[in-house]
Amino acid sequence: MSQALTLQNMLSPVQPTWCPGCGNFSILTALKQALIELDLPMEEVTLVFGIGCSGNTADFIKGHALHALHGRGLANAVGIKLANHRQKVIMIGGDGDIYGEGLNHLVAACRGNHDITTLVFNNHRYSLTTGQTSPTSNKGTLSKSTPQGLIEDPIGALSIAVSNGAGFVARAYAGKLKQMVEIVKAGITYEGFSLIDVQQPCPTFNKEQDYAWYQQNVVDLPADYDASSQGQALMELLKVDRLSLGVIYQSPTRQAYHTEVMHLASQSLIEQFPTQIDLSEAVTEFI
Ligand SMILES: Cc1ncc(C[n+]2csc(CCOP(=O)(O)OP(=O)(O)O)c2C)c(N)n1
Ligand code: SF4
Repeated sequence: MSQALTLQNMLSPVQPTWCPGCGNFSILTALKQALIELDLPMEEVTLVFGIGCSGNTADFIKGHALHALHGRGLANAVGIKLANHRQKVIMIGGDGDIYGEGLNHLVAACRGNHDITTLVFNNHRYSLTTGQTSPTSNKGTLSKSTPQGLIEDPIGALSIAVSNGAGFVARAYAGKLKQMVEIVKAGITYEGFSLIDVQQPCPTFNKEQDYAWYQQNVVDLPADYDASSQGQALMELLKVDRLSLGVIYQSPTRQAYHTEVMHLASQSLIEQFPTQIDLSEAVTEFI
Protein backbone atom coordinates (compact mmCIF):
# COMPACT_ATOMS: atom_id res chain seq x y z
CA MET A 1 0.00 0.00 0.00
CA SER A 2 1.22 3.47 -0.90
CA GLN A 3 2.65 5.39 2.06
CA ALA A 4 3.71 9.04 2.09
CA LEU A 5 7.21 9.90 3.32
CA THR A 6 7.19 10.86 6.99
CA LEU A 7 9.79 11.64 9.64
CA GLN A 8 9.15 8.18 11.08
CA ASN A 9 9.59 6.13 7.92
CA MET A 10 12.67 8.12 6.80
CA LEU A 11 14.33 7.63 10.19
CA SER A 12 17.50 5.58 9.86
CA PRO A 13 18.80 3.48 12.77
CA VAL A 14 22.26 4.92 11.99
CA GLN A 15 23.13 8.18 13.76
CA PRO A 16 24.98 10.82 11.69
CA THR A 17 28.74 10.68 12.17
CA TRP A 18 29.28 14.24 10.94
CA CYS A 19 31.40 16.67 12.99
CA PRO A 20 29.62 19.02 15.41
CA GLY A 21 28.53 22.19 13.60
CA CYS A 22 28.66 20.62 10.12
CA GLY A 23 26.23 22.18 7.65
CA ASN A 24 25.18 18.70 6.52
CA PHE A 25 22.79 18.39 9.47
CA SER A 26 20.55 21.20 8.29
CA ILE A 27 20.68 20.10 4.63
CA LEU A 28 19.42 16.65 5.66
CA THR A 29 16.69 18.31 7.74
CA ALA A 30 15.69 20.50 4.76
CA LEU A 31 15.54 17.52 2.41
CA LYS A 32 13.33 15.54 4.80
CA GLN A 33 11.09 18.53 5.47
CA ALA A 34 10.69 19.21 1.73
CA LEU A 35 9.77 15.58 1.05
CA ILE A 36 7.23 15.58 3.87
CA GLU A 37 5.64 18.86 2.76
CA LEU A 38 5.39 17.61 -0.82
CA ASP A 39 3.55 14.56 0.54
CA LEU A 40 5.31 12.18 -1.84
CA PRO A 41 4.69 8.42 -1.77
CA MET A 42 7.78 6.57 -0.57
CA GLU A 43 7.89 4.27 -3.63
CA GLU A 44 7.96 7.24 -6.02
CA VAL A 45 11.19 8.78 -4.69
CA THR A 46 14.67 7.48 -5.46
CA LEU A 47 17.70 8.98 -3.77
CA VAL A 48 21.13 8.66 -5.38
CA PHE A 49 24.20 9.46 -3.28
CA GLY A 50 27.75 10.33 -4.23
CA ILE A 51 30.82 9.59 -2.10
CA GLY A 52 31.97 11.91 0.66
CA CYS A 53 30.73 13.35 3.95
CA SER A 54 27.76 14.46 1.82
CA GLY A 55 27.33 11.00 0.30
CA ASN A 56 27.33 9.47 3.77
CA THR A 57 23.83 10.94 4.08
CA ALA A 58 22.89 7.59 2.48
CA ASP A 59 23.24 5.99 5.91
CA PHE A 60 21.22 8.62 7.75
CA ILE A 61 17.95 8.61 5.81
CA LYS A 62 15.77 5.62 4.96
CA GLY A 63 14.31 5.37 1.47
CA HIS A 64 14.78 3.80 -1.95
CA ALA A 65 18.38 4.65 -2.62
CA LEU A 66 21.61 3.95 -4.44
CA HIS A 67 25.03 4.85 -3.05
CA ALA A 68 26.94 5.37 -6.31
CA LEU A 69 30.63 5.74 -7.15
CA HIS A 70 32.40 9.07 -6.61
CA GLY A 71 31.53 11.36 -9.52
CA ARG A 72 29.15 8.87 -11.11
CA GLY A 73 25.93 9.55 -9.21
CA LEU A 74 24.35 11.66 -11.93
CA ALA A 75 25.00 9.03 -14.61
CA ASN A 76 23.12 6.54 -12.41
CA ALA A 77 20.38 9.06 -11.68
CA VAL A 78 19.79 9.61 -15.42
CA GLY A 79 19.60 5.84 -15.96
CA ILE A 80 17.08 5.44 -13.14
CA LYS A 81 14.96 8.30 -14.47
CA LEU A 82 14.89 6.85 -17.99
CA ALA A 83 14.08 3.36 -16.74
CA ASN A 84 11.16 4.63 -14.67
CA HIS A 85 10.35 8.24 -15.44
CA ARG A 86 7.50 8.27 -12.93
CA GLN A 87 10.13 8.40 -10.15
CA LYS A 88 11.24 11.63 -8.51
CA VAL A 89 15.01 11.19 -8.63
CA ILE A 90 17.16 13.19 -6.23
CA MET A 91 20.96 13.22 -6.38
CA ILE A 92 22.97 14.17 -3.30
CA GLY A 93 26.71 14.78 -3.47
CA GLY A 94 29.57 17.11 -2.73
CA ASP A 95 31.18 19.87 -4.76
CA GLY A 96 34.18 17.59 -5.34
CA ASP A 97 31.89 14.83 -6.55
CA ILE A 98 29.57 16.82 -8.81
CA TYR A 99 31.70 19.78 -9.97
CA GLY A 100 35.02 17.87 -10.03
CA GLU A 101 35.08 14.16 -10.69
CA GLY A 102 31.54 14.14 -12.13
CA LEU A 103 31.57 17.43 -14.05
CA ASN A 104 31.06 15.74 -17.43
CA HIS A 105 27.94 14.01 -16.09
CA LEU A 106 26.67 17.33 -14.74
CA VAL A 107 27.02 18.96 -18.16
CA ALA A 108 25.31 15.98 -19.83
CA ALA A 109 22.42 16.10 -17.34
CA CYS A 110 22.03 19.86 -17.95
CA ARG A 111 22.13 19.50 -21.74
CA GLY A 112 19.37 16.90 -21.61
CA ASN A 113 17.45 18.80 -18.94
CA HIS A 114 16.92 15.40 -17.32
CA ASP A 115 14.26 15.60 -14.64
CA ILE A 116 16.56 15.13 -11.65
CA THR A 117 17.01 17.31 -8.59
CA THR A 118 20.65 17.65 -7.62
CA LEU A 119 21.65 18.88 -4.18
CA VAL A 120 25.30 19.88 -4.07
CA PHE A 121 26.63 20.05 -0.51
CA ASN A 122 29.16 22.76 -1.36
CA ASN A 123 31.72 23.06 1.43
CA HIS A 124 34.53 24.13 -0.93
CA ARG A 125 36.65 21.12 0.05
CA TYR A 126 37.11 17.38 -0.50
CA SER A 127 36.26 16.87 3.15
CA LEU A 128 35.93 13.11 3.64
CA THR A 129 39.49 12.72 2.40
CA THR A 130 40.61 15.36 4.93
CA GLY A 131 40.20 18.71 3.28
CA GLN A 132 42.03 18.93 -0.03
CA THR A 133 40.99 21.85 -2.25
CA SER A 134 38.02 21.19 -4.53
CA PRO A 135 36.86 22.97 -7.71
CA THR A 136 35.01 25.57 -5.59
CA SER A 137 37.95 26.48 -3.31
CA ASN A 138 39.10 30.07 -3.51
CA LYS A 139 42.38 31.06 -5.14
CA GLY A 140 45.10 31.14 -2.50
CA THR A 141 43.48 28.47 -0.26
CA LEU A 142 46.02 26.69 1.90
CA SER A 143 45.38 22.97 2.33
CA LYS A 144 47.26 19.67 2.46
CA SER A 145 47.06 19.51 -1.32
CA THR A 146 48.05 23.17 -1.80
CA PRO A 147 50.60 24.00 0.94
CA GLN A 148 51.69 27.11 -0.97
CA GLY A 149 48.18 28.25 -1.85
CA LEU A 150 45.78 27.22 -4.62
CA ILE A 151 46.68 28.76 -7.97
CA GLU A 152 43.39 28.24 -9.84
CA ASP A 153 40.21 30.32 -9.61
CA PRO A 154 37.03 28.58 -8.43
CA ILE A 155 34.76 26.98 -11.04
CA GLY A 156 31.62 28.82 -12.16
CA ALA A 157 29.48 25.70 -11.83
CA LEU A 158 26.11 27.46 -11.76
CA SER A 159 27.01 29.49 -14.86
CA ILE A 160 27.97 26.24 -16.59
CA ALA A 161 24.55 24.83 -15.67
CA VAL A 162 22.62 27.92 -16.81
CA SER A 163 24.47 28.14 -20.11
CA ASN A 164 24.23 24.41 -20.85
CA GLY A 165 20.49 23.83 -20.63
CA ALA A 166 19.65 23.24 -16.95
CA GLY A 167 16.05 24.39 -16.51
CA PHE A 168 16.33 25.31 -12.82
CA VAL A 169 19.39 26.65 -11.01
CA ALA A 170 19.32 27.85 -7.41
CA ARG A 171 21.57 28.60 -4.48
CA ALA A 172 20.73 27.93 -0.83
CA TYR A 173 22.66 28.24 2.41
CA ALA A 174 22.76 25.64 5.16
CA GLY A 175 22.32 28.43 7.73
CA LYS A 176 18.91 29.44 6.28
CA LEU A 177 16.75 26.37 6.78
CA LYS A 178 13.31 27.76 5.92
CA GLN A 179 14.47 29.24 2.64
CA MET A 180 16.36 26.03 1.81
CA VAL A 181 13.18 23.93 2.31
CA GLU A 182 11.29 26.16 -0.15
CA ILE A 183 14.09 25.96 -2.72
CA VAL A 184 14.36 22.17 -2.41
CA LYS A 185 10.58 21.83 -2.79
CA ALA A 186 10.63 24.05 -5.89
CA GLY A 187 13.49 22.03 -7.37
CA ILE A 188 11.76 18.68 -6.79
CA THR A 189 8.51 20.02 -8.23
CA TYR A 190 10.19 21.46 -11.33
CA GLU A 191 10.02 19.09 -14.31
CA GLY A 192 13.55 19.23 -15.68
CA PHE A 193 17.08 19.39 -14.32
CA SER A 194 17.27 21.33 -11.08
CA LEU A 195 20.68 22.14 -9.66
CA ILE A 196 20.62 23.39 -6.08
CA ASP A 197 24.00 24.52 -4.82
CA VAL A 198 23.89 24.54 -1.02
CA GLN A 199 26.62 26.61 0.57
CA GLN A 200 27.73 24.63 3.57
CA PRO A 201 30.23 25.31 6.35
CA CYS A 202 32.73 22.53 7.08
CA PRO A 203 34.10 23.63 10.46
CA THR A 204 36.78 20.93 10.40
CA PHE A 205 38.51 21.59 7.07
CA ASN A 206 37.32 25.01 5.92
CA LYS A 207 38.21 27.59 8.54
CA GLU A 208 37.72 30.57 6.18
CA GLN A 209 34.13 30.02 5.02
CA ASP A 210 32.59 29.57 8.46
CA TYR A 211 29.13 30.69 9.66
CA ALA A 212 30.40 34.24 10.33
CA TRP A 213 31.85 34.47 6.81
CA TYR A 214 28.57 33.34 5.29
CA GLN A 215 26.60 35.90 7.31
CA GLN A 216 28.73 38.57 5.61
CA ASN A 217 28.62 37.11 2.12
CA VAL A 218 25.16 35.68 1.41
CA VAL A 219 22.33 37.91 0.23
CA ASP A 220 18.78 37.10 -0.89
CA LEU A 221 17.86 37.85 -4.49
CA PRO A 222 15.74 41.02 -4.69
CA ALA A 223 11.94 40.55 -4.74
CA ASP A 224 11.71 41.89 -8.32
CA TYR A 225 14.42 39.54 -9.64
CA ASP A 226 13.37 37.91 -12.94
CA ALA A 227 14.41 34.23 -12.75
CA SER A 228 13.10 33.49 -16.25
CA SER A 229 15.94 35.45 -17.91
CA GLN A 230 19.02 33.41 -18.77
CA GLY A 231 20.99 36.64 -19.37
CA GLN A 232 20.09 38.10 -15.98
CA ALA A 233 20.98 34.79 -14.30
CA LEU A 234 24.44 34.81 -15.87
CA MET A 235 24.96 38.45 -14.86
CA GLU A 236 23.96 37.58 -11.29
CA LEU A 237 26.35 34.65 -11.21
CA LEU A 238 29.25 36.80 -12.39
CA LYS A 239 29.00 39.00 -9.29
CA VAL A 240 32.02 38.26 -7.13
CA ASP A 241 31.15 40.39 -4.09
CA ARG A 242 28.21 38.23 -2.91
CA LEU A 243 26.56 34.84 -3.00
CA SER A 244 22.96 35.38 -4.07
CA LEU A 245 20.44 33.01 -2.52
CA GLY A 246 17.23 31.88 -4.20
CA VAL A 247 16.10 30.57 -7.58
CA ILE A 248 18.58 32.18 -9.96
CA TYR A 249 17.20 30.67 -13.15
CA GLN A 250 14.00 28.85 -14.05
CA SER A 251 13.31 28.28 -17.72
CA PRO A 252 9.71 28.91 -18.69
CA THR A 253 9.99 26.81 -21.87
CA ARG A 254 12.58 24.03 -21.60
CA GLN A 255 11.24 20.47 -21.86
CA ALA A 256 12.50 17.64 -19.69
CA TYR A 257 14.36 14.92 -21.63
CA HIS A 258 11.93 12.06 -21.00
CA THR A 259 8.96 14.07 -22.30
CA GLU A 260 10.62 14.12 -25.73
CA VAL A 261 11.33 10.37 -25.91
CA MET A 262 8.61 8.90 -28.10
CA HIS A 263 8.81 5.40 -26.56
CA LEU A 264 8.05 6.77 -23.10
CA ALA A 265 4.84 8.54 -24.07
CA SER A 266 2.47 5.82 -22.85
CA GLN A 267 4.54 3.59 -20.55
CA SER A 268 7.78 3.73 -18.60
CA LEU A 269 10.65 1.55 -19.80
CA ILE A 270 10.31 -0.91 -16.93
CA GLU A 271 6.69 -1.51 -17.92
CA GLN A 272 7.88 -2.39 -21.43
CA PHE A 273 10.58 -4.85 -20.32
CA PRO A 274 10.97 -7.46 -23.10
CA THR A 275 10.48 -10.71 -21.17
CA GLN A 276 8.56 -12.49 -23.93
CA ILE A 277 10.89 -12.04 -26.91
CA ASP A 278 12.41 -15.20 -28.40
CA LEU A 279 16.10 -14.45 -29.03
CA SER A 280 17.13 -17.99 -30.08
CA GLU A 281 17.34 -17.16 -33.79
CA ALA A 282 19.54 -14.10 -33.17
CA VAL A 283 22.05 -16.06 -31.10
CA THR A 284 22.23 -19.21 -33.30
CA GLU A 285 25.52 -18.21 -34.95
CA PHE A 286 27.22 -17.85 -31.54
CA ILE A 287 26.26 -21.31 -30.25
C1 LIG B 1 36.72 7.42 -8.13
C2 LIG B 1 37.13 7.89 -6.76
N1 LIG B 1 38.03 8.88 -6.65
C3 LIG B 1 38.40 9.31 -5.44
C4 LIG B 1 37.87 8.76 -4.31
C5 LIG B 1 38.31 9.23 -2.95
N2 LIG B 1 37.36 10.12 -2.34
C6 LIG B 1 36.40 9.65 -1.50
S1 LIG B 1 35.49 10.88 -0.81
C7 LIG B 1 36.39 12.04 -1.65
C8 LIG B 1 36.13 13.50 -1.41
C9 LIG B 1 34.70 13.88 -1.50
O1 LIG B 1 34.59 15.28 -1.57
P1 LIG B 1 33.22 15.94 -1.92
O2 LIG B 1 32.60 15.27 -3.07
O3 LIG B 1 33.42 17.41 -2.05
O4 LIG B 1 32.33 15.59 -0.66
P2 LIG B 1 32.49 16.02 0.87
O5 LIG B 1 33.26 14.92 1.54
O6 LIG B 1 33.21 17.32 0.93
O7 LIG B 1 31.09 16.10 1.34
C10 LIG B 1 37.35 11.48 -2.45
C11 LIG B 1 38.30 12.22 -3.31
C12 LIG B 1 36.90 7.74 -4.46
N3 LIG B 1 36.29 7.17 -3.42
N4 LIG B 1 36.56 7.31 -5.69
S1 SF4 C 1 34.73 16.98 7.70
FE1 SF4 C 1 33.53 18.84 7.27
S2 SF4 C 1 31.92 18.20 5.83
FE2 SF4 C 1 32.78 16.35 6.78
S3 SF4 C 1 31.43 15.92 8.50
FE3 SF4 C 1 33.15 17.13 9.28
S4 SF4 C 1 32.46 19.26 9.19
FE4 SF4 C 1 31.09 18.05 7.88
